[in-house]
Amino acid sequence: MSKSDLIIKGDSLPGMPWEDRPQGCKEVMWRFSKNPVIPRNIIPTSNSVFNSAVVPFKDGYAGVFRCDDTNRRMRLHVGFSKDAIHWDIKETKLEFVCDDQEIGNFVYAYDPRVCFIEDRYYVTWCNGYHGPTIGVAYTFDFETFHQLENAYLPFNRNGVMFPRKINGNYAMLSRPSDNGHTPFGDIFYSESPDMCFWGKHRHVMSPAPFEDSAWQCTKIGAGPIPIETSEGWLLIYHGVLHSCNGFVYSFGSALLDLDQPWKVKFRSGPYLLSPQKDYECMGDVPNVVFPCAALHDPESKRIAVYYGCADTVTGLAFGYIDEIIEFTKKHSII
Ligand code: BMA
Repeated sequence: MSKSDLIIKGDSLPGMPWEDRPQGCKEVMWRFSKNPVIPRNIIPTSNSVFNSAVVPFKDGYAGVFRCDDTNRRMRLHVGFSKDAIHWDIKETKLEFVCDDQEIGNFVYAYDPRVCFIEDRYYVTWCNGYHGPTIGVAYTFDFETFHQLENAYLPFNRNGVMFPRKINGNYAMLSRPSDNGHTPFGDIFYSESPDMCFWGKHRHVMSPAPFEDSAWQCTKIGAGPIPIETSEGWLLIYHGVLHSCNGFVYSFGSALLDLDQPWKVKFRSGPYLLSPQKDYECMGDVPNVVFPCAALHDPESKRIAVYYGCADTVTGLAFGYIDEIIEFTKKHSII
């Protein structure tokens, strides 16, 4: 493939956040010079704001943010922004509307993803229901959020939808887990005809062998909404290494088959980003970079990834989609 043959799907977004690659930088992705883009105390009651999801909305951006409060309870908050850098986050937590109190009974909520499909924004998050599972809701306006059935049985985390139906069904990646700080984890794929019943479960990928790619040898989980390209679905995912000091979270990239996304075509051996800056290595949980959202512009091939840093603040990293695809293919461990 020559670079110019690459097709990237999505609406154009020329005004998305961007900074050119710093001089002398040889890395595929680089950090925003003003990181962290969202401080931990952006609202009076927040202990930390991280692992959050942003999308283009009207003439600006909207987001669902993980704001752990000063009781250290995990909560979601809605925010709006003109430039996707300066955020106005509501001080009151997001309240879901749900007809069924069994499902609507709020316990905790964290690690949201937001995906626009057809006419609405779907939110998936780690929802407390006898342990973590994947909560699902939709909104048209980021004011009212209609909560649907949980997608899976507990325990599950990292529910990430595809931005269009596949094989006529809604499609989601997820990561079955346990009720604690799961020391294992593979990514699976599921389909649903109606956003209520999820099935056709397929295995996508396991942690990598330690000898091949140690940053992702303990567990892995999908990050932002996959981006459709002519080379396959570009998936940015986190991977975990269990060191003598605990878990270390980095992120890398894979290309999934367009029609059968459980088939992995390429998977990066080296990471795209690992915890190296002070704000990624110091905080409530040291040594964590955890991506949950990305903005991209198909014409310029630019991507901006939002990632949680040390479970405390939110960072932004930039790259070019064609370069990330080339990197994924060139350094693939498959
Ligand atoms: C995972 C989730 C994430 C968190 C990560 C590191 O299990 O809880 O929200 O960023 O651990 O603590």
